[in-house]
Amino acid sequence: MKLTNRRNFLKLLLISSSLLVLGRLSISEMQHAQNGLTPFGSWYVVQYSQIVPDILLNNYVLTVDGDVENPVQLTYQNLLTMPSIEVKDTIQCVSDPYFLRANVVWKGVPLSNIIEIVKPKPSVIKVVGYGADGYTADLPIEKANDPNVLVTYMADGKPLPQVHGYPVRLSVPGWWGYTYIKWLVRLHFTSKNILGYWESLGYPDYAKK
Ligand SMILES: Nc1nc2c(c(=O)[nH]1)N[C@H]1C(S)=C(S)[C@@H](COP(=O)(O)O)O[C@H]1N2
Ligand SMILES: [Mo]
Repeated sequence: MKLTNRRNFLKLLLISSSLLVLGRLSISEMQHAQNGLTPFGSWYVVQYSQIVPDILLNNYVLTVDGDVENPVQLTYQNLLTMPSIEVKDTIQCVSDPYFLRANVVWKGVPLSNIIEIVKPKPSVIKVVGYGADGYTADLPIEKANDPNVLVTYMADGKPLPQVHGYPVRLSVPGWWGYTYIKWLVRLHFTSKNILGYWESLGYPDYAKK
């Protein structure tokens, strides 16, 4: 195929697939889309393996450990009782051609509040997060202290859909999607320069968009 033909073909493909998506929206989803938010639960899914962890709320524990004075284990109930904020954000995959992004209002506990509780040692430079699927991503401690970085348990006013990390994920406004660890079960503070999954494969460790 000639390049121009290929472009037109791709354009047609994009137009027809967006019409398909629009055709599927209900009225409330259309209103949602008008508010600049992605229809609830229908935003893109990216994950490095086939595993979609099935976590029961009663079994959920977030382990916060490593080079800290006060390691803690937080249940889902613990998280719900902690001060929370809402942050409007666009989650975007680093390999987004145009559709791997979504506008979402996250609700959760600022990671900076949890940092105040666990008291990392002065030597700490990184927080490494683990998903229940074995995924990892790291944040430099400066970004972890950004007040908009949330240990998130709601998206657009509802519990997170399972494919998007139920019951708890990280959201890291301003940084690439690979830092938004889904099914978050552990936050490990370290004085070593540990890299997460995509970071160790060469994606920026300082993942600012
Ligand atoms: N546990 C876990 N979290 C993960 C991933 C993963 O494979 N496992 N993929 C990351 C990547 S690359 C992106 S772009 C976002 C996508 O989030 P979404 O599927 O909710 O849109 O999740 C991130 N968090
Ligand atoms: Mo991604």
